[in-house]
Amino acid sequence: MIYDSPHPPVDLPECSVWEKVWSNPRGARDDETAVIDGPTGRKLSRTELRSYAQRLAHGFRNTARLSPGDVVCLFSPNSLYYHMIVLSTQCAGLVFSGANAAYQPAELAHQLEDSSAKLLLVHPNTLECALTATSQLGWSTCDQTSRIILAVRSDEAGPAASRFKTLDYLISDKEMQPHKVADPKNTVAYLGYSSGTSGKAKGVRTSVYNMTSVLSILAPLKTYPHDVQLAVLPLNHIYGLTKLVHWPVLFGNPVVVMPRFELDALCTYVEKYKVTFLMLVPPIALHLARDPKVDRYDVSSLRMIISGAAPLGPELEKELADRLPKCTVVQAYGLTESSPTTHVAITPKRGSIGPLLPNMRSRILDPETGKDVPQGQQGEMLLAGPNIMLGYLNRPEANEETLVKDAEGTVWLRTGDIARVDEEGWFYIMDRLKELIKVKGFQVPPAELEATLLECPYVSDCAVIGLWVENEATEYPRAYVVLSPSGKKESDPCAAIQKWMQGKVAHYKQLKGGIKLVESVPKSPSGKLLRRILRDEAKKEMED
Ligand code: 4UW
Repeated sequence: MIYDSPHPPVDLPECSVWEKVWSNPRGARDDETAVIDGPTGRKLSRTELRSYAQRLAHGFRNTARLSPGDVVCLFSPNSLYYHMIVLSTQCAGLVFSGANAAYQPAELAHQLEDSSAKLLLVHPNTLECALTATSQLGWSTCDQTSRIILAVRSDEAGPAASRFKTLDYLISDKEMQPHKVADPKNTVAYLGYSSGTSGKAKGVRTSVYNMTSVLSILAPLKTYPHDVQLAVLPLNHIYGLTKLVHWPVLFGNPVVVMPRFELDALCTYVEKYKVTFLMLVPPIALHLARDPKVDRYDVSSLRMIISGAAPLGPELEKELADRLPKCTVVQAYGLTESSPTTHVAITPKRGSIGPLLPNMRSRILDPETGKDVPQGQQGEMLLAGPNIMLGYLNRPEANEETLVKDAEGTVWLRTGDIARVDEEGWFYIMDRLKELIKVKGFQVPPAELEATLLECPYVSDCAVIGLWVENEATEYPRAYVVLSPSGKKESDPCAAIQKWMQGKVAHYKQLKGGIKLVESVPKSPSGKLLRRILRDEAKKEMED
């Protein structure tokens, strides 16, 4: 059976992202604040943001000589300039690809190479990693100085300013007239990275139309002129990119930007800037629900909290709602592959991700038989709608597996999530069929960790699974390792492997779920890893 959204359909414009974002449906004034840097309090008004973005776009096209469709990679924590850089790529007809600021060189190198990025914008704090990554890719010193630009103004660049150009070099005197997009449905605007249902991180081709559509179908989630958002989530990830970069600019709501999560800083900004709206992931929700520190701050301005990117248990959701009785606490759901939001619980229903957003459809299929299951029973969730990605970049096999066309020509995205739908059409995520591990909302593909571990001299075989840690409201990766002969010689092989992993992958991919030494890892007769067996064992072990 096909589930339709209970919301009336909305009109979907065929325009550029730039036109949509600046369409200003609520009539915000030009001098209203668009972005606030939490730590320094520096601000950009809507006019400043728009004008700088157009001047940067002019520089991208005329100084950096980029052409429409070229990929610009931004490797930076959240900053005052994030919105400007993202929007300038859309003004210039370029493709934006944000890299996680915690990446280690090999992870960044993968994204740069896979996306064929022409230009790399880098925060001074992540410059060292970028230089290692680009030398691994064979960029000469000359390539580095011409293709790496510091993503800050010259007076903020520190010693690196003597070797590298900054945004000031690209910000032109002239504003670019926004690039016209002839075919929004088939023009790629963003390349996020996601492992999808299996394997390593793949480039997700998000079209102009995907982004303008998702901004339109979010209609049931109302914002008000007095709303203030807080960008604590990383803006490179599709959740932050849509909900904290594009959406607030569209509705004229200021966004306070913070470079990383820290509870005191979050509460300080909520109090100081009267933040009303928070997008969170479950581990941050846990801090807000339980940490006594929160009582030291006036967080009464909060009117809405949305949690997503990983499961939030109904008890924790209720605990947070009870602590903040004036604030509505709900969940939403999305994937990089659906640009991303598909479900929002506009009003609370504990444990539910809500009904489908307008213009979205879903099916729930039995993973064994591929047949639709009756309402109320669980199965793999498939989604169709205007925000489903064009496909993975250069991965025909993964596209064939993930995007399924039905007899009517509708393209369905296989989410790899197990869900059920209740009698009112509200959805619940029950489990994950795909191999993905979510650490505090960040993607950790087990296949990628296994490939890294197999390079370790102490490891001859391995399998990685996610271990749910209740008191932190997140999973952590755990490795099952068969030691190599040299691993067996180590007095503490687990510590030696953990040490070896440092610097190989981002901090959130480290094996915080531990390492278990085993004689062999379970495999099918064809040699495919059977991670589910280990997952079931680990689940039992945690329950005991
Ligand atoms: N409950 C359980 C959830 C949930 C969930 C996601 O890294 P990606 O590709 O993308 C995201 C996007 C999260 C998101 C987007 C838009 C939005 O409005 C919102 O609201 C809160 C959240 O995380 O990972 C996608 C995978 O993350 C899991 C699920 O397994 C999904 O396939 N996931 N949201 N509420 N699990």
